[in-house]
Amino acid sequence: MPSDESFVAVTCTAPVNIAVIKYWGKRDEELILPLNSSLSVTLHQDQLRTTTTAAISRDFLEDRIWLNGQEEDVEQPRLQACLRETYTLARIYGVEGDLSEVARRGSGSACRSLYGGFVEWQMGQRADGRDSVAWQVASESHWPQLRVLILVVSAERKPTGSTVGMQTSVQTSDLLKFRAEALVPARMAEMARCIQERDFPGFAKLTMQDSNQFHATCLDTFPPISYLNDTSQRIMQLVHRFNAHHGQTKVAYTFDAGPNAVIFTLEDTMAEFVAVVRHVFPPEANGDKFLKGLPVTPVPVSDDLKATLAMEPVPRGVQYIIATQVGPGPQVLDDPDVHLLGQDGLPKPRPAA
Ligand code: 2P0
Repeated sequence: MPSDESFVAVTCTAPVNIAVIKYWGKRDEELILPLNSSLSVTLHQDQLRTTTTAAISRDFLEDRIWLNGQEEDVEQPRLQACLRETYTLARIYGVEGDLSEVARRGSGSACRSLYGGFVEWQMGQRADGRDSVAWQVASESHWPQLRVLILVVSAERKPTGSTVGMQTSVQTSDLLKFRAEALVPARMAEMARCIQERDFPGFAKLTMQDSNQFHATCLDTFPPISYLNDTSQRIMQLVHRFNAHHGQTKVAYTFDAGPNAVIFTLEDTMAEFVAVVRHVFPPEANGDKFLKGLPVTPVPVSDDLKATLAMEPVPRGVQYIIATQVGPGPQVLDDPDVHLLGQDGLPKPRPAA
């Protein structure tokens, strides 16, 4: 058995982020430098989070890594790039330094998960990428009324991965080039203004427009990429009809590289929109598992609203909903019981789900 003194472990949780101005396309594949800046909302870790343990010991013979309990190749280039960056930062700054640069080398959009609230990944100008970093536009307490609903349409793995998909878009889509150069800079400024001023209709409209433009660049890619399915299209229709019924933009959708919808709304509208989703996509008989996360009081859908929606129910079109809100950045967990690795450096047995 290794001695206690030689074993050091740290466990952190990190949040999921959802882009409202999308990143799609790199100008440097190796350094993971984007064609345009992007902006995201950090989701609360009470509902969704990743947990990572790193452990070192004099008794360990080699570097090893496990992802979701499965051992992965520690030599993969992106992982090695992160480890090199971390090593350099640790040598230069100790524990300080801009970690978003390290996260970016693992996966571009991951650098936006280094902060809570509303986060910009500025594209930067330098060839070495030192200015391609994330920073916080507004904290997690800035807009307390904002709510997020994740409508899980399909849990299947996406047919075209983001890394390959965006490479093909960069090579073939004129629209992507035009978007990145001519449109995104003004959109970034407008989105930051909407957030600063808590202008929900402005935030919501631009979020939907940017999601639609991202998916348009996917269709402009050759061969085309389509991430949305029939249920995604119906959700978009539902949101527009819901907003039309209220005569104002009360709900917004955004879609990433897959068919699941992320909905933004305000606290006072969440219950009605959840009821509408239940109406259009009736869940299975055990509908109590349909809504996870934040509690939402059930409310009826008015006949008037049902008439405006004019949508035939599609049973089980949405598998379930996760209700959440804006949240903080990564957290270090102090309790040694939460470490995912034991003193032998191997994953601890995972509790049954
Ligand atoms: C985003 N997505 O801004 C966009 C919108 C998907 C659609 O960032 O190659 O996994 O690791 O840098 O970060 C997904 O791309 O790709 C992504 P890599 P990543 O959230």
